[in-house]
Parts: sequence; C-alpha cells; structure tokens
Amino acid sequence: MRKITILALLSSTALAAPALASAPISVTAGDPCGDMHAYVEVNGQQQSAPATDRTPRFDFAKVGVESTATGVRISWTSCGPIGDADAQGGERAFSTDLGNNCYLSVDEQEYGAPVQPRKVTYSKLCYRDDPGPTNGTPLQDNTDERFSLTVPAGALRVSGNTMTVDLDRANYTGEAAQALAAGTKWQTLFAGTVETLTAWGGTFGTAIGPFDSMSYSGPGGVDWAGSNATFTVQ
Ligand SMILES: [Ca+2]
Ligand SMILES: [Ca+2]
Repeated sequence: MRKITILALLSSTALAAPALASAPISVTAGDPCGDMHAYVEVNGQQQSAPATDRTPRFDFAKVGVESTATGVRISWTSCGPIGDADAQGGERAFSTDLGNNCYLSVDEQEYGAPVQPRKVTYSKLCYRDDPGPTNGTPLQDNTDERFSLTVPAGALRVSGNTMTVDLDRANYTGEAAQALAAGTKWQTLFAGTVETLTAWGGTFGTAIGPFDSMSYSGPGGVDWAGSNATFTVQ
C-alpha cells in the first residue's frame, strides 16, 4: 500500500504518457462529470464507493492551460461550485513534461480541520539515471527536485466552478522563470484531484487464485484528466 499525495501519483502516471507534436497557444481537456470515486477493482470488475456531497467540487469537468500577458494560467474546472476551503481537505494537481525527464507541477492543497488557507506549490522534479550517493541503499532516490516554491496567495482565484492559478514570470528566477518563458514547450498535460488531502492507491497481481489483479484508490474520490497535446508558452 502506498500513502502519498495525489501529486506523487500524478508524477508516476505522467511518465507513461505519450507526447504529440501539436502546439496550440492554449490547451483544454474536457472530462466527464460523475467519474470521481473511490474504488476497488478485482479482475477487471470495479466496485465504486458512492460519491459524497463534496465530490462535485473536486470532480473535474475540464482542465486547461493558457498564456497570459505575464505568464501562464492553470485552470481546474469542476462539476459544481468550488467555494471556500472547508474542514475536510482536498487537493488539485497539474503536471506537465518539460522533456529531459523533467516534470513541472502546480499543486493546490487544502488541509482540513482546522481550516487553513489553500496552499499552492510550483515545482520541478527531474529523474536521473544515477541516484548519486544513495545508490544501493534503502534510501536510493533518483529524483532531483530543481525547485519547489509557494505561489503567492493572490495568484489563486476561485470563481464558480473554476479555480485558476496564475504563474507570473516576474515572481520567479532561474529554472522557475525559464519554464514560463515564451517558446517553452509543455508536453502532455495531466491533472489529478482527490477530495481528501491524502490518497491511497495501488495495483498488484498474483496471476493465480481468485485475485488475478487488484487495484484500489481511496479513501476519498480520485479523478484524472489530461491531454496529450503540447502547449507552447507565448
Ligand atoms: Ca471528472
Ligand atoms: Ca476523469
């Protein structure tokens, strides 16, 4: 069993996603409503947990990126009004492939009781072939976090069913600014959300007996959305 945030799930899933060559100035990916739920799947038969009254505010209807005059805007549109953060937590994450085994992410977290302000983190993670000094140890780690920055609170806005985060170039330097520079390609856009801050999930197979394959996700509903299109920053 893995106990990780949805962003970590997103990073591992995005690795398998293919990239295509188109490069529009904005990319939007629609997603069905009603596909967000916790589940257990055994031998291809999925048993879903019922949606909660909080599910629509996290269930993706659409996700997108677009260039603005000052940088890039990420948007997560849900199937119901998002409202204020409440006492039960939750998370919305966005990730894209920058090439060279590097991934850019924007992650919005809601912490639950006591209710705290929503926090947005802008980060870049690269995967190296060489795990460095951890090689061969139980802590072996081939990830290289290039930056992880808290986005200014004013950059997050909620209007009706849509939450947006504006990444303004002027707020950043180095690689954090380069990722927002005109001409930078964001290959494959992927978003995940969960209606609790932490998601449990996993897949395993025995190849014998009653549980040939099993996967599960919970405890809150989990939803994914994305596009294989490439977004080019203007
Ligand atoms: Ca959805
Ligand atoms: Ca979905």
